[in-house]
Amino acid sequence: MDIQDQNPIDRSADISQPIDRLSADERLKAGSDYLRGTIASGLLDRISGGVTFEDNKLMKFHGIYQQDDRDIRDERRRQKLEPAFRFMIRVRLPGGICTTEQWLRIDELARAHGGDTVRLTTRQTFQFHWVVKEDIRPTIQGLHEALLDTIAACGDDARGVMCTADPRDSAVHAELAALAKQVSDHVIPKTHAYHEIWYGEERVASSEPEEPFYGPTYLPRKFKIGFVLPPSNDIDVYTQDLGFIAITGENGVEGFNVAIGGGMGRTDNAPTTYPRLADVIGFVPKDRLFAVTDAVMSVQRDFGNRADRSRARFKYTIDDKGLKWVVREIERRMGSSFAPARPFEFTSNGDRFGWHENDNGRFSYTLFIQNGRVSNLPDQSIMDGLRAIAKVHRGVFRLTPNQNVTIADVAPEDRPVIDALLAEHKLAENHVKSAMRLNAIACVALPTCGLAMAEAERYLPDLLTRIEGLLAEHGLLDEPITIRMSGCPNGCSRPYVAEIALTGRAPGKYNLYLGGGFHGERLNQLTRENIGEAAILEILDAQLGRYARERQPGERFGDFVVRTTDH
Ligand code: SRM
Ligand code: SF4
Repeated sequence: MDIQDQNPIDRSADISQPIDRLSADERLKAGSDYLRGTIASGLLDRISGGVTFEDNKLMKFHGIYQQDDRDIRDERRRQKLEPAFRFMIRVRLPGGICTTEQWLRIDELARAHGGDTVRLTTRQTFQFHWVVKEDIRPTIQGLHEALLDTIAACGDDARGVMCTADPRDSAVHAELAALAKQVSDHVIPKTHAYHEIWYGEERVASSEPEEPFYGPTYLPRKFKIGFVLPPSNDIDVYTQDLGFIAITGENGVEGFNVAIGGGMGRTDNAPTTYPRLADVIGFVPKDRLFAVTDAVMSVQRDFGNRADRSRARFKYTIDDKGLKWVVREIERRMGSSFAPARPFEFTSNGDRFGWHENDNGRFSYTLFIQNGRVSNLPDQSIMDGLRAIAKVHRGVFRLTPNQNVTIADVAPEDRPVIDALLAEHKLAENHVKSAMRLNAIACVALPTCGLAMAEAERYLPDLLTRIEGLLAEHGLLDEPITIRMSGCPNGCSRPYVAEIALTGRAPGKYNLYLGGGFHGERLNQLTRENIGEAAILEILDAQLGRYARERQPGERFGDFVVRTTDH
């Protein structure tokens, strides 16, 4: 299944931007000796539970973030103590596919070093929170023994590659997931620094360039790639820097419609920053997958803004240079033109819960995990339950882009034992009151995220309980309306494509956005700024009531809002 490109492109880095015009982050990367910095020696310092400013930045490229417990930040300051530093570790898991052995290892490490919890993310991977400095190495070495790593899970490089999780068309899906893995391996940094720092390997002298593609300054900013298999748009392909929409024929994947320039992040009151949907620029056959990936990424590498980080994402490079210019440059580097995009149709960006039979006669069960938080709750032992399932399950797990998990590739005769464990640990989704809750996403936010301005994961479940009261009144409990909450405008829950979105402004205050497309095809619009719960519920009550009374047959909530709102 390996892609053999007959016409590989020249990938070498051509860093032509003058060093004196580079931002501080660019100079740090350039002087880091390919991401080594002083990370290894800093880990030995026992005076502080944290690391230096520079090492913190470089460790992101290794999938590790320094954070502190924000719930006790003020108290620590009052006591003149340093912040309660902890580390977040993000695993690289292309396509969200995880074997049962890997699940058991993640579970074990979360119990040993991660505060008895692990987080499923919106890009289909695991995050450990609460890891203390001396436990970072044991955690990473424990992952290594299970053939997992954290390389490039963060940083100015190509991040975790996503792939549609729902394997209804099993053969095509398997092919696509394998391609996502190949692309992930192709685009990750090649520096040996990770092996030296975390596995204790010796530095090997070589005359070969250490980063043949990235060069010493990597990319100007993070870069996100995803594969999607219509009709599901679960990965929200229009929010990726580079999205591949699979076009299939009798023999499986024929090629891809290529989408470029998506991104969610914005800063309030800074109109130069904005969410942007990706443009579909044409079709490439499957054997050009690496060529188009290299060409697109190298355009961003060579022309992305390295002086102003707030304008460094690929979406801004496209808007600054012009889409036509960027497409021509990609084609020039690829050595071929795009064919016209082929027809495709998306129907949803959510998950299909419960049991489903795949076309190969095997089954998968998608399990609702509220906001991706795997832990043991008083009324639901999610962590214990999934560990018990991992011990008997003979297929794999698939982390979904909606923070849920699919128990995939189950033989028909294995269903009863999984059903029994789902029931024993109260995991089945039939306890969930509304389709809106099943279609909800919240980012992590407080207490770990250093950028959070308001709660998200810890608040959305309660807010939803109150919204469910409104849904019940209006007869909409079964309506799969998408709702997403982020603790700040960065948009880690991909809020700007949701039918209802809330982004944090201050404790208890949110911007409310309405009217996103049901399958992620349209950005929503800012409806009210900086409002608290009472105002949010009042506006939603009015909108949901009108929707229940006045909608047209089959009309989605987001479409209704757009149709009935004066512009
Ligand atoms: Fe994110 C930064 C969590 C998906 C846009 N994101 C962060 C950090 C690392 C905060 C920081 O920089 O200090 C958050 C860590 C919080 C914590 O305590 O764990 C964080 N992002 C997450 C996760 C865990 C949210 C979740 O609840 O699942 C997701 C991890 C994904 C993964 O597995 O790799 C996550 N982040 C996203 C997405 C969604 C996506 O990629 O599909 C986006 C919007 C898409 C995009 O990139 O445009 C996203 N995160 C951001 C941004 C804004 C980027 C921008 O262009 O402006 C930041 C801030 C930044 O980079 O400066 C950010
Ligand atoms: Fe943190 Fe903001 Fe991302 Fe939420 S959206 S995890 S608050 S950076």
